[in-house]
Amino acid sequence: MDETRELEAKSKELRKIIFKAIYHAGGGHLASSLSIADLLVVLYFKFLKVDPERPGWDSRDRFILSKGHACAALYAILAQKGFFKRELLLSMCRKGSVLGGHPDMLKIPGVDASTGSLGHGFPYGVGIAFSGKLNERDYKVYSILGDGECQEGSIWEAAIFAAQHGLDNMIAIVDYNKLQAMDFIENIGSLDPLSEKWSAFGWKTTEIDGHNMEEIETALNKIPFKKGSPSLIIAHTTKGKGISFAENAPIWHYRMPDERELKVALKDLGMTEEELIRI
Ligand SMILES: Cc1ncc(C[n+]2csc(CCOP(=O)(O)OP(=O)(O)O)c2C)c(N)n1
Repeated sequence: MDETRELEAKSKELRKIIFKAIYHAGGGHLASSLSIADLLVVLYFKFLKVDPERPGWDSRDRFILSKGHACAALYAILAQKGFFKRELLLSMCRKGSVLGGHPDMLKIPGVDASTGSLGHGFPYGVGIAFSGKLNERDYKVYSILGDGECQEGSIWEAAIFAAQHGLDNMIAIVDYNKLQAMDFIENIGSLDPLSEKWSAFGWKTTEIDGHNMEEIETALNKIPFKKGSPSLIIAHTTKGKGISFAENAPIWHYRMPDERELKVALKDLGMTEEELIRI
């Protein structure tokens, strides 16, 4: 199998794991998580300098899921990478579990920031990148932001700061699925032209198909896009990617499949009912 096919196979598996975790939790942001699955696979299996045996390793690259509500995807990739046992995913959102509805950096190995309040993870990441520069460290900080999240003012304050301080160790990826919680972005607070906005704030930008492994990899290989500047990738994605009825549908921001939908979802994901109850 060539490398791209291998990554695609990992994505297919990751989508199954995400679905299982949310199914067993009885709730979660399924569509938001499926949107970033391909980005996470390329990041974690090709780029992030991390060590599951040493989650707190000081020289690791940092990854911050600024759109923290999509944590099922983060938990799933951390389990897939070996930061903790897959069985733990079955406890997501259950009483006493470390895996809550939003990620907790104090409890979960591999989580670099407690996020969920939109507009906070990315600025926190910029702070870590700044610290890296001040202390002459060579780690990078990667952060995935939601497009709806980009309506938060704190995102733009941090964007100004990162450019001002030449943080070329900071990489932001906007999951541009064109949807936010209740509706399409363009009906609430349009971001276009998004690339020009970030460029005007001093970032070097590129746009890719966020479900195309080769495009994701090519973009990440060029980081930093310019020495002395922070880099931004606008990843055009589909919210709910992989489950036909959940794709690009506002109602699927926070919803669980009913019995009929469950059958379709399993078929779309290529999973049997027996597989669903095992992890
Ligand atoms: C500060 C803040 N306000 C509101 C929310 C509730 N909320 C959770 S997800 C979400 C929509 C986010 O949209 P987007 O960033 O586009 O994420 P996606 O559509 O990809 O899930 C909102 C408003 C929140 N988590 N934090």
